[in-house]
Amino acid sequence: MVLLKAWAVIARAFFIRNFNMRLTRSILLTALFSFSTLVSITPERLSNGTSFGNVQVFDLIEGMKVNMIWVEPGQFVMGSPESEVGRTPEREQQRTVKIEKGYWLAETELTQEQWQAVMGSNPSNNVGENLPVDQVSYYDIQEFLKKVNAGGGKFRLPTEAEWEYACRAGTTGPYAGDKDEMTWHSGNSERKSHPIKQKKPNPWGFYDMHGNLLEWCSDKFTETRFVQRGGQFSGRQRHSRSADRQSSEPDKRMFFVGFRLVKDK
Ligand SMILES: [Ca+2]
Repeated sequence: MVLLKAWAVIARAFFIRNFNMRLTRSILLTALFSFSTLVSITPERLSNGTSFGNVQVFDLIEGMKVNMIWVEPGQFVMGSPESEVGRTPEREQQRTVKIEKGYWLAETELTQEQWQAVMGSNPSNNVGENLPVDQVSYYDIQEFLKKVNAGGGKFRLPTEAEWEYACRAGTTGPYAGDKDEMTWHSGNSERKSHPIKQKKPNPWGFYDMHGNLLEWCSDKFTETRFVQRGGQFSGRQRHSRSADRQSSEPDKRMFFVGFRLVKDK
């Protein structure tokens, strides 16, 4: 009996020791995993290259997807410094802007395939596979948004501040990287829009923020005009700078204007 009790004490001690070891190992592994996850999403990593690694696929409508990247809230300087070459001073005064809420922003300009799937037609001037949809007015986009949000979706156009914050992706210069590697403009586009994802993305993973199609934003530029950002394939390169601002009346359909979607959480 005494022997049995002794064995029970030894076995119990052994179990507790092993349990504690397992627990310690489990805590260590969890901590290690959390740390490596933390490391993989540090801003330094994001600003170094294209490995944003946060593309998520959403249903635009049944059978049609859209790739989006999460943009964290933050603060940035909107506009350009007086020293920036090519700027339009009266339109680009600098100010600090706070982005209060994070948002999903489409990885690319909206494609003709996506527009066709929702609206049943393709208004584009330059028609082709993987090309962004052009010749859509601000009003046309409101109709598109009504359709994709009919089932409770939360898609919309970006505000101008959201657009520039994502375009800059933490950069403060005229472009968010090498301007020729990132931009379709009149000097290299052969005066036509190009399929999405042909040029390099910006540090947060967004394609064609500089150039290709000019992109509608939700803000008014004046009482009768809405903001358009990022320059376009038939325009001069300086108009594809992060801070450049263009505008148009909301009923205008132009062969060099498209848009990209935002989705709220
Ligand atoms: Ca663009």
